Parts: sequence; C-alpha cells; structure tokens
Amino acid sequence: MREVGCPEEDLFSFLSSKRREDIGYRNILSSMCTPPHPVAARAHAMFLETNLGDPGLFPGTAALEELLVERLGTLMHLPDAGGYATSGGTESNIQAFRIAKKQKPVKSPNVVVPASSHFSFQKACDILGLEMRTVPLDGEFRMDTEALDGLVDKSTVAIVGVVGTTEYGMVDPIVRLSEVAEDRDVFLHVDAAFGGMVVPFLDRPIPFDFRLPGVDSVSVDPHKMGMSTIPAGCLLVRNPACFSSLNVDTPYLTVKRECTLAGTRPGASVAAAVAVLEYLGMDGMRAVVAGCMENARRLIEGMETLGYPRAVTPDVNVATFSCDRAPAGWRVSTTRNGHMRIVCMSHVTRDVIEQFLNDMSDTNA
Ligand code: 0PR
Repeated sequence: MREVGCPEEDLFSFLSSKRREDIGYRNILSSMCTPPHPVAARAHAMFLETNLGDPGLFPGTAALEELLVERLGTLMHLPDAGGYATSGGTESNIQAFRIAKKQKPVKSPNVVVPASSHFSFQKACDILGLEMRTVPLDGEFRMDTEALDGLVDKSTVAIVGVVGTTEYGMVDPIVRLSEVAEDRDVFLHVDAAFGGMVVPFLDRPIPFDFRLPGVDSVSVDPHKMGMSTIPAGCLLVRNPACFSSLNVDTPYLTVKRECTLAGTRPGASVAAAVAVLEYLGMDGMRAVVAGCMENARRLIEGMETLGYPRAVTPDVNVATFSCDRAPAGWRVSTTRNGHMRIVCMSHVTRDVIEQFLNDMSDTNA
C-alpha cells in the first residue's frame, strides 16, 4: 500500500483511465450479462452497505430477499418455494448438489448432467467429491434422454437439466427428466440460470419448473436476463426444509444458523433484482423477452442471407452459426464445436444487429 494516501481527484482520474480500458457493452455480443436496468442501478445505490449475512441487522433488506424468492417462486409456479439469493449460477449449482448429496448418503455418489451443462458443475463435483456422468446431446444440442436411463444408478444423487444452455440456448426435455427423476427417485436440479428469466415470458412457454412433479430445485439468475446488478442469483427449492441439511451454527450472529455458501452477502444487488421485477412486472418482462427473441430471429435470418447457416434454432435468445470470422471491433464468442455464438441480450438492440450484419457483409465483400 502507499505510505501516504492518493488525492481523491488523482485517484478518480486513475480509476477513469482503467474504466476506459473496458469494452463498452454496445459491441459485446458474447455476454449473458447486460448493463443494469436504471431502476436496478438506483436501488443498488440505496442498499450499498447492506449485508444479508447478518440479516437481523438489515430486516428491511432481508424482507426484500424474501420477496425476491416469493416472486421468482411464483414465476416458477411454486409461491411457497424455499430459496435464497446466491451470488449467481455457480453458487446455486454447488448448493443444489450439496442438498442432493446430503439427501442420499451413498459411498461413491455420482451426478448425471448433459454434455451442454455449464462448467460450474465441474467445480461443484470437484468440491463435493462427486463423479460427473455426462449424457450426450441429440442433433439439436438437447440432452438425449435415451442415453440418460443407463447412466443413472443407485449411487446417483442428482440429475441436471438445463433451461437455456450457455452455448446454444436450448431447453432440455425437462418433462422427461422429471419422469425419470420420479421413477428412479433421484433429485432433479434445473439450471435455469439464463432461461429462467426468458422461458416464462415466451408466447408458448416450454414446461420446466415446479409444475413438473420431479423437479426439486431451480436456479435462476437476475444478473443475466433479469437486468439486475451483479451479483444476483437465486436458488429455489420445492421443499424449504431441505436447506436445514446445510445449516451451520452461527452463535454470535443475529440468526443462529446459516445455510448459505457465502457468509457476508450483498443486499444491494438483491434490492436491484427486486426493483426490476416490480418495475417491469410480467408485461414489461414479456416485452423485453419478445424484443430479444425477435432480434435473435432477425440476426439468424440476416446471417443466413449472408451465407452463414444457423447451428440450430434456439429455444432462447442465443444464436449460433457456422461462421469462423467476425468483423473487427465486435466481441462474439465461439462454442466448443467451433460455432460463432451471439447472445441477444437487451443491450443488443435491433440497431446493433443491423450494424453487425452490415459489418459482416463488408467482411464478405
Ligand atoms: N448456468 C448456466 C446455464 C450459465 O450459462 C452460467 C453462466 C452459469 C450457470 C453460472 O453462472 P454464474 O457465472 O453467474 O456463476 N453463463 C455465462 C457463461 O459462462 C456467464 C457469463 C456472463 C460469461 C457474461 C461471460 C460473460 O461475459 O457464458
């Protein structure tokens, strides 16, 4: 550290120079995050110092966390769902596996996940000592449920389905997974980190949530399509009592037990998440999602006109192409199969898409 502190103006000009090195969201087509909605930013600033790790000191903020769980639980067709605000999809996935593992104490536990699952499940398996069994995908990058049955055995503590896969934006056949989970009496975790804030707002929602009897937990991230500030995730469970298996004693806090992974936890991004849901309502979210889906459709149409076929028709607003070059200045990503991947977040407006397509056609020339 410096011996003597830096004058504020100098400090902030240093910070500004670093901030200018960041790439503006306008040209970022590869991210599942987006600039926070203005009401999220405003709420975040109001709750800057709050800590949900000691909720008795911040009962108002703690009530907002409960409201978030209630709102998202209701969206997932279970108003009484248990849950808490996590730091994002990774923490939700780790915690879901912890619960599943506690529920079935076996000698060499395994979990069965689709090949498309997010890398956070690898971290979870490493931390928890779980064998990860991978189910291959079908021709449309969804879990091939034919292959699922043979991978589940007595030591399987959890099955995972993904709603809005990171790379291709697909929704796994959760109806079938729910049947298998019930038949084989296995915990079913649905990773809806991305699609949980998309699918419920589609004209024809694909069933994936607690309406399916085999679904035990769902993760959904307000800091992705929920336009909240970072970090804001949420883990929801059908049976609120299952969190008690994660409890540790916290004798000197205002609550005597804690089931969360993190100790100190931000209230600001939770207030921001609630703010967006309340401000937009179902109607507002439907409009946001309709816009993103329409932009994805237009992008696919435009790219195909330029001779770059889609890899698949996505279920949510992630578009992928057989195309190996992007015009300069744009951030796109590449899937493990080598497809160009573009996430049509709300900052990726129609104008941005048209500009991108223009630049693509110039690189073609
Ligand atoms: N589950 C799914 C389906 C995800 O897509 C992600 C992250 C996670 C879980 C983990 O969520 P957290 O990152 O909140 O822990 N998906 C994005 C990805 O890996 C995250 C991301 C966002 C990456 C913005 C880059 C970026 O610029 O692509």
